[in-house]
Amino acid sequence: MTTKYKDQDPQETQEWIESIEDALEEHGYERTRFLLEKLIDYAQTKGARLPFNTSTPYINTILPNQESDYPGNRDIERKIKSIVRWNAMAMVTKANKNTPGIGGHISTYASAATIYEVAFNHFLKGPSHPNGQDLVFYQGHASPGMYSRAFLEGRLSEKNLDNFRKELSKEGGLSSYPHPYLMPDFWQFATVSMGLGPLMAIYQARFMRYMIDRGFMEDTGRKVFAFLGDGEMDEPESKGALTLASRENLDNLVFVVNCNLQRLDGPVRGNSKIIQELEAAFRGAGWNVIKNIWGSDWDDLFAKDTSGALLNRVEEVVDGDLLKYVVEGGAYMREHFFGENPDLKELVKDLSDEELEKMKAGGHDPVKMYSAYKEATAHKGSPTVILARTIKGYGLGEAGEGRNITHNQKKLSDNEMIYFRDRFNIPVSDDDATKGKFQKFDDSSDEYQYLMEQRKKLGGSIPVRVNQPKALKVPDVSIFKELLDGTGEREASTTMSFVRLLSILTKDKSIGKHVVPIVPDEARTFGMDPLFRQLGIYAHSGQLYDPVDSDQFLYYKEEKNGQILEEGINEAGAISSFIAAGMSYSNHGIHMVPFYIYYSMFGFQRVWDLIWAAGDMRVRGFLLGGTAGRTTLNGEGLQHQDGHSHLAAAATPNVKSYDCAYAYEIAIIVQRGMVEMVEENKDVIYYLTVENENYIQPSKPDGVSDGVVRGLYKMRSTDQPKIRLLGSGPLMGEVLAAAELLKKDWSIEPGVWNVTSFSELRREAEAVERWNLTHPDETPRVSYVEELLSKNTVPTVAVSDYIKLVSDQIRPYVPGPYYCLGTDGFGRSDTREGLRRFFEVDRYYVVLTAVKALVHAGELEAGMVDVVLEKYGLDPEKPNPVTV
Ligand SMILES: Cc1ncc(C[n+]2csc(CCOP(=O)(O)OP(=O)(O)O)c2C)c(N)n1
Ligand SMILES: [Mg+2]
Repeated sequence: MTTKYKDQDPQETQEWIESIEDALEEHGYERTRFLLEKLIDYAQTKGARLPFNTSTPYINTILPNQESDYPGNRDIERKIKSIVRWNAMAMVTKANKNTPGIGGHISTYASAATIYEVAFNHFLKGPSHPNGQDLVFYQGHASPGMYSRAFLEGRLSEKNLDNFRKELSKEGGLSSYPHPYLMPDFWQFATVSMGLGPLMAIYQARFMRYMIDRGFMEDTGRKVFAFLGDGEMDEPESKGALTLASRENLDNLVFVVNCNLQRLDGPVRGNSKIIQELEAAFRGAGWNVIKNIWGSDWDDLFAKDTSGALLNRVEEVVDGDLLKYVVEGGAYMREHFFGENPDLKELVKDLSDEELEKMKAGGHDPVKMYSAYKEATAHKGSPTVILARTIKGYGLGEAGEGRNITHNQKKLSDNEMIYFRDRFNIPVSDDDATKGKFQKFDDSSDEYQYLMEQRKKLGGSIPVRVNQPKALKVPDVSIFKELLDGTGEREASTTMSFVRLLSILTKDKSIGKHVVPIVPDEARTFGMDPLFRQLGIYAHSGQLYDPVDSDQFLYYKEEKNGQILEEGINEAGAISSFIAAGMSYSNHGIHMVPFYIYYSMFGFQRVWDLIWAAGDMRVRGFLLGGTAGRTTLNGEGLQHQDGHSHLAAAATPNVKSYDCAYAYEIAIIVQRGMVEMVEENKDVIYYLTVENENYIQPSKPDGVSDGVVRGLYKMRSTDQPKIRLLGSGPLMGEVLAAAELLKKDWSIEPGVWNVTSFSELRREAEAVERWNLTHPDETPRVSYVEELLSKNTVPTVAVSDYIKLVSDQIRPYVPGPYYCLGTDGFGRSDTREGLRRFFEVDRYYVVLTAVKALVHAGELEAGMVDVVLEKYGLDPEKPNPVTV
């Protein structure tokens, strides 16, 4: 940025500049930088208040004389790149001609082709590289380019390309965007929910460090690359963790932002400059920033710009204008960009309009991109971002190059196909061009040989997802004996029980070290602070201070090989750590078992999109919604009391969710989950809610383990029950008390059941129902819930500390009338007792509902409901908790 102050003594200014020139010539950049910083420091100590300058001039960070030599064959690489471009465009065009509206993107990859090709040919390490593979986040909308390249490598067939966005095709379709769930051998990371990629990439890089610091792997220089959009950087998640990356000195992390200055609707920053804004944000956050704005054609102009007119002009021009020059062409650019200043006009007088138009942006210049990557990958001490300027829809011409409509351009007309063919010299006839015929190099061609050789040197083709974790043994459930035996006379909460489980598990010889406890500044809330000392809190730099509680046994212990990830007040970051740990079996070939415990209200509700992405990425691990239950967490009020996370969990296909009533349930479920994840290699996430209500934890009854895992088991039976009660989680206590009242006050003895998971029951029952639908001639199968409850078709009353829809999930499969009680409405602070009355889930409402159900069933007289209301002092006119 040039200074806004007026030059009062140009001669003196010139003398200073000459001194700097001398320093540069004689001592180089390092020394010059040192001198300048020294001068600034000195001036500041003498009271000069210098504004913090966040951005540097609007030129390339790497000057021509600092560039690296290009090691590749530019001619061959260009030919390969052109064919990758063609196939990517043709794939989307054909898909939309054959199936109008199927969608896809042409312009994103068109702008990013050089960025990717240079990286593929020279930097990104594949799985068989001796140093191990890099982790690469591809920009979601650039997926056609990745498929196109894989096609040239022979990894995908023409049929596959024909079936882009037709995943149900028997011939093998290709997913719209990077979805490991749908293409588990290909994609590693789900990136298309914008903003999650950059956030998750930071935590992947951090987790790599964690694995190295804890001795699981060597530091071999593996890196995390994230290819991102400039529009995407507007997502708060994109920038939210930048300071963590620099604080942790993550020089294993490289962001590459494709700055085509456009997003979906139009310019990212028409009135200013997105590259400068991003530079400021990243520099301010402590990143190494490499701007690559201008291609080599501009080098000459900058070299000739002795008056500084070009420097001034690039400073003042805004992105909206830069886009206009792309669309309007050379003559317009001469008049409007160079035309206003005689020095500038002079500068370009020998260039034709066509030559002006062809002057490249930095991101389209392989030499510039190579140098940027070279510096980025060699940089030490901080993460690097490459800000590469490109043109969206590059090469599309009138079909969308730089146009505001470009993002949604899904197909080219015949003429536009021919223009594109000519623009990139694709060796294809007019007829084949208009048909979008895919192009491939012969196996014997130089291009094919080169393409394969470059990848071979770098460790094989990518994108690729590897799934070969080293085997690991899960302990028998008996290691949790303490939880299975119950607490005797002592009261404890399920949250405390879980912490005990974690403490026991982390001591296990086989799996203990693989456990990754994660907390977002909430360990003390859950009583996990004793683990600080036992396991240590991970800190790459160790503990550089004497903690205030160092004289205590359970002090706040940070250490380089600490096991706990204490993420601070940062649920989005903590779940990103969960994701990184839960993908370790694939990314690092080592099973890690994350246990992420957080306030349940700040889980699904706040970061469900990340959990959804975790499901897509086949993450394995345990989510613990702590102090859950709308009435069980009583004092915290409306924004803390969770009564609905189980519904979100139920809607996430590979999440199994459980509401635990007793310690032994936690032990059984966690052990079963670990077996599924680690021994059976299943891609599942377990979600357990645990609560802070203290009560006696009973010992495990015989024969319940299977029921606990499947979602339902019997607590109490009677010979001929007239009514059945289903309790769940912390409200099991109310249900048991209601059973007592029914017996004592009304001589009704109910059957009592415990539901650990309504959603697991529902899923199994749905699967059975679905099978029966298409197998009418075979003996119908019976779902687990029907099998258990069908002995009596008496009315059933279910109650949980969640909204009624949670228990309602099994309605179609419960024999007989089914009544659900739940905590619909906003939470609020009060006593547990008060809240349970307010939400109508306490023992008295259970009794009331049971009596009402029996009246309906003709088992009791109609007047009984009034009698119950009166006996327990229940107000018939009590307002509805949903609307109060
Ligand atoms: C969270 C989220 N919001 C919105 C979208 C829809 N969307 C897809 S691409 C896009 C524009 C992308 O612009 P940019 O990041 O600059 O990428 P480019 O295609 O320009 O490289 C939008 C808004 C999305 N995918 N994710
Ligand atoms: Mg963009």
